[in-house]
Amino acid sequence: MTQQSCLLLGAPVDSGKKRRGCLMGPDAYRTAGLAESLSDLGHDVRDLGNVAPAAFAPDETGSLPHALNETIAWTDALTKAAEAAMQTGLPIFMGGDHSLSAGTVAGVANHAAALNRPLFVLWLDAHTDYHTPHTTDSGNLHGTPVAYFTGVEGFEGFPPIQNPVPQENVCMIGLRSVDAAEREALQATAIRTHDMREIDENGIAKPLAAFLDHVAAQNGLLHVSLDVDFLDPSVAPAVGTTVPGGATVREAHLVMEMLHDSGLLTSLDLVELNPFLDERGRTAKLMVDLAASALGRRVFDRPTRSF
Ligand code: B3U
Ligand code: MN
Ligand code: MN
Repeated sequence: MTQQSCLLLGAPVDSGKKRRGCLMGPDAYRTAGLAESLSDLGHDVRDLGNVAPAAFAPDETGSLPHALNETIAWTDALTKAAEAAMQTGLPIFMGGDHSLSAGTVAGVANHAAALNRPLFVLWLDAHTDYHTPHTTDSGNLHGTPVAYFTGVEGFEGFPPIQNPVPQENVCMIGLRSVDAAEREALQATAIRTHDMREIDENGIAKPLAAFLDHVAAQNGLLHVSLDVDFLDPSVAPAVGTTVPGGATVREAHLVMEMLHDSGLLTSLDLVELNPFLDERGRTAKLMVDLAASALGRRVFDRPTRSF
């Protein structure tokens, strides 16, 4: 197995929604043994500690969108941290709520552009997170990062996106909670969307294999953003927005194993873990196990095969 230089970056972002607790995510991953699990696989692992937001003017309580200034400050800091980390290894961003991906993907996209290679994003989530600060009903900015990094207008005050990810380079799997404004906006895009019905009918391997083949054919970089609520809440309760009918443990591991076999993964977000809602660390441990599968943990070696 190819040894990777894995960089762990804590992103204790808690501003993307009102319910608090995701700021404890990075330490939960540390406690659950993320670094050890990856070094046991033979990787070189460095924990770079936590990123801190840029300075920001305090947000007024009750203002909408919720905690806008703070989220902008995180986007700024994480864009820079992600771009820098990409130069030295495979960054794993330990969130933090999903608003952090506005910054991580923007930073990774800057790195890809410098290499003159296309960036692809695999979005594993119950939600599409395709609102803008103007269309969100909840005012929760964790519902907006995909619109930000694909260059949709409406993010005044945010760092201008330098290298928007082309719509056709984004693939979403696990969808089962999409707001009307998002559905309408998404239907006009080339974003690949795979809902749970499709997965029930055809299995999870098919759409993923098709996307991975496409990434490989384009010699792309691949950023994966794994939201805890991609998983079914019965196996991953530690998330503020549970949606029944999510991916099983087996489906999620298969996704991660296929990612590893593809050799394409270049950066990873672990987001929305709220340790305050966990049951004896089981969600944190499952997320660590999934990260390990993405980085090569397997039961048996098997010859590579196509799906
Ligand atoms: N689309 C809804 C719900 C939501 C999005 N992301 C999460 N929840 N985690 C919203 O609030 O924008
Ligand atoms: Mn999300
Ligand atoms: Mn979600």
